[in-house]
Amino acid sequence: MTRLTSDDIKGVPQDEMDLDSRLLSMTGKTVRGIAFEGAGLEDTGQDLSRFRVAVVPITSGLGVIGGFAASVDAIVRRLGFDSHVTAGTDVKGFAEAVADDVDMVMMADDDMFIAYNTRNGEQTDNAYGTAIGYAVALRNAAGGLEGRDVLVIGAGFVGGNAVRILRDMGANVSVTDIVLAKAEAVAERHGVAVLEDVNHAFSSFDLILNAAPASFPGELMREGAVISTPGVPHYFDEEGRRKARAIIHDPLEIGTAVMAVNSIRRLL
Ligand code: 2YC
Repeated sequence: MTRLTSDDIKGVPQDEMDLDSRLLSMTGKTVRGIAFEGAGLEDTGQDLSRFRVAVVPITSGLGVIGGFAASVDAIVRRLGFDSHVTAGTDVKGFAEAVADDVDMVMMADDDMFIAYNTRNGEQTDNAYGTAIGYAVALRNAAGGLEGRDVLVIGAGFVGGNAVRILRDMGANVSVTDIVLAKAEAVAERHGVAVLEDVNHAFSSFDLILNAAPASFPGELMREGAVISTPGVPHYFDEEGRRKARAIIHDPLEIGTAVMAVNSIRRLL
């Protein structure tokens, strides 16, 4: 799984990329709108401030990422949740959250990032949240995906979830990965096509969900392509940015927002 750097997320707490206005222009939805749609809910302006969230910094493995807990906290506050970062880290922080009787705990180590609902024990992980958030964003930007050819690049945790989700949305999904065996395994599991040549695949589709830490030269991009691309690091050259109808990206927010809303959907 790709590990964020503090540089990747330095603009998140203050929303420096102004994600909502960019998403509105490309998809017609805000982060909150995509998160509710990803959670299978109608956004009727529900007040989320009655839900208390604790974000617990985790020091295991490669340790905390500067700004990660503050970014997650800011993201869920922007959705309307009553959120805070615990004073303690790890088990101490988790124990603090439980003693504080919060509704949801959000925490990430080097392998998983989860939202845990303390009321019903449900958990939503970031791979799922990111996959469905970026699939929903692609569907809105494309004006529907029924019967449409969609390419998923990357057969990892996010890509594998995205293949299943896009197939269930009625898309005609193909999957590719630089490790062919990974793409074949995902294609086999979800009954979709596998494409061996990643670059050729990229140049053959108008609708792409890029779940790989990969960038592609603009010369390979189809004119008017819609690229829904959670992958980090993120880069498209000037030609790619000009040819694309939309390039949907953020380093953390959409996946985190879906996790939080999905985690409390049964309490709404
Ligand atoms: O600051 C902390 O609590 C760290 N333990 C957080 C480590 C997150 C590692 N995962 C990632 O960087 C990415 C995120 C988008 C979530 C999943 N992978």
